[in-house]
Amino acid sequence: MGNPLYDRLFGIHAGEDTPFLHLPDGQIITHAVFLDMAARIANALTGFELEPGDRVAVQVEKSPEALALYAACAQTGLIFLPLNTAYKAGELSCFIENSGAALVVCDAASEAELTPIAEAQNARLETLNADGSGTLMRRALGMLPAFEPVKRAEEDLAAFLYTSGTTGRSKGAMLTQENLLSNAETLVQEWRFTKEDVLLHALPIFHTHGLFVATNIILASGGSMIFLPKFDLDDILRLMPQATSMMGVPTFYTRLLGDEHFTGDLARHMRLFISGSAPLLAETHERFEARTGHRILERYGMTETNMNTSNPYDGERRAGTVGFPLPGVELKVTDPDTAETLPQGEIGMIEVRGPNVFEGYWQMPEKTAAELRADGFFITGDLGRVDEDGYVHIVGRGKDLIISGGFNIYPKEIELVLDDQPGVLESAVIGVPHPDFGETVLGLLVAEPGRTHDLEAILASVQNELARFKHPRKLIVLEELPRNTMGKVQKNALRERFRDLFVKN
Ligand code: MCA
Ligand code: AMP
Repeated sequence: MGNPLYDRLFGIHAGEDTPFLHLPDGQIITHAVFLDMAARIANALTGFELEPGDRVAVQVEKSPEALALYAACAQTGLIFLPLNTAYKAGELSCFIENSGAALVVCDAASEAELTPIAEAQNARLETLNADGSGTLMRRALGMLPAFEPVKRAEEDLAAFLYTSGTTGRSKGAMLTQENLLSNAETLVQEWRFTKEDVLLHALPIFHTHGLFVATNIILASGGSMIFLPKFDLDDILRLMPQATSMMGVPTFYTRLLGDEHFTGDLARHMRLFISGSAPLLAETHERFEARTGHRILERYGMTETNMNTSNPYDGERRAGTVGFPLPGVELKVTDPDTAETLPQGEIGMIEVRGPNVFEGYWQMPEKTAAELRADGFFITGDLGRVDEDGYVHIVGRGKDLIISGGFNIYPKEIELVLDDQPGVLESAVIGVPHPDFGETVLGLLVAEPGRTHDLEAILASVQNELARFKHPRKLIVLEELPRNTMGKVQKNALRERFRDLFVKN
């Protein structure tokens, strides 16, 4: 028994002097240099007296060193817990506390704020900055560039990713080595990634898309990545000629189409454009094809399951669908009330089962039991149907979720903050169409009798507590919220009423 995750993604490149990361300034980090960096970090982590299975909570900017920390966690059997760089201290404290993290790694700029949170957990705190400086690398650079990977099995946990829930309470999705490996290796085959590929990588590396899909595929295939700190249109246009493929959320594609410098000539040599994390409008798919001749390959996944379905590489990539279940993934559409499988073509709850499906939510057996059936099927919360040709269509969500620019936002979390504001009787937060982010957050408020709202002050409070991408882009005061006969707020009616607020239909 070795360490499958390390061996099959990283160890296979030992001693290879081939490019792994192309940085925007032209610097190249080879596989060998990257693995040396990871081994030094692994030695540093071992020196912190961490045990395999301990959680390492990481909120750092995207950098080669941040990626090497992921590799070092695989090598030492530590559970990697990446966190969105936009999260505020209050949000972070939930994840650090719930996971019982033994080590917190953050940017030096957040050190003061995070120190008391780490101390409350008896967690050690190290810093890692965007330029690779900080206490972690200072220590790592004094270590040997060799480390014997700790023995692990495929069923051992490799990563936690936190997702908020419809109740506003965050849940740590536990992912095993097998979850990550099986999905990455399947996708290499399905999407034909090889050593020749150069992936334009502008996604963050704290989510499934940028880390477990994009990065793991490149590691498993032996290709390389143009590793950009974030999505910047000028960088993308400048560097696309050196790439063979790109992965992005729909906002990447609408922003490209919105720029006249993005021409067919610039994209013609590319092998593949992939989209996911949020619905790609059929209109975007069609405009992209008209401009470049490429049909974007759309796929569907979740934090809890990695990738479930994909449009075909060779067959027809059908706009408005997410393609077929991946090899090894079973998908069925069920009646949300009875859990009975529905006939093909009918709309219901999408459920999936396979080696990609997570173990459950960390220390939340009731939540796990509510979403993960005893027979292994995961209830996705997405409503869909399978058409007569077998293509899966996602037609809506059974869960109260907004996806803005590929980031998930659970309205309940924002409603809890709004409801706490002086003069607010109640609130409802909904997602409405937005030209750049696909959907954006709209907050609707009802005042306590005889009170008026100070909307500026309310927004300022939200801004203090929640990450920027969760902030309502607008607050509107209503006399009352529409309710059904059971007293439940009718969000569909609100979504319908405000659907043209940011876009003209
Ligand atoms: C940034 N801002 C946002 C978002 N991102 N607001 C709403 N929604 C967002 N997604 C805010 C910033 O705080 C800032 O506010 C302003 O918008 C500009 O910030 P900037 O840093 O310049 O970001 P941006 O260029 O606007 O970013 C948009 C983006 C980025 C490039 C689309 O959000 C992004 O990279 N999204 C990818 C998310 C992702 O990787 N999702 C995968 C999840 P102000 O203007 O006030 O300063 S994994 C997943 O979903 C599953 C598993 C799957 O299937 O993949
Ligand atoms: P997350 O929990 O951040 O991983 O987000 C997963 C959710 O994103 C899914 O449950 C879907 O609702 C949505 N999603 C991901 N990919 C797609 C897609 N291609 N089309 C529509 N929705 C998607």
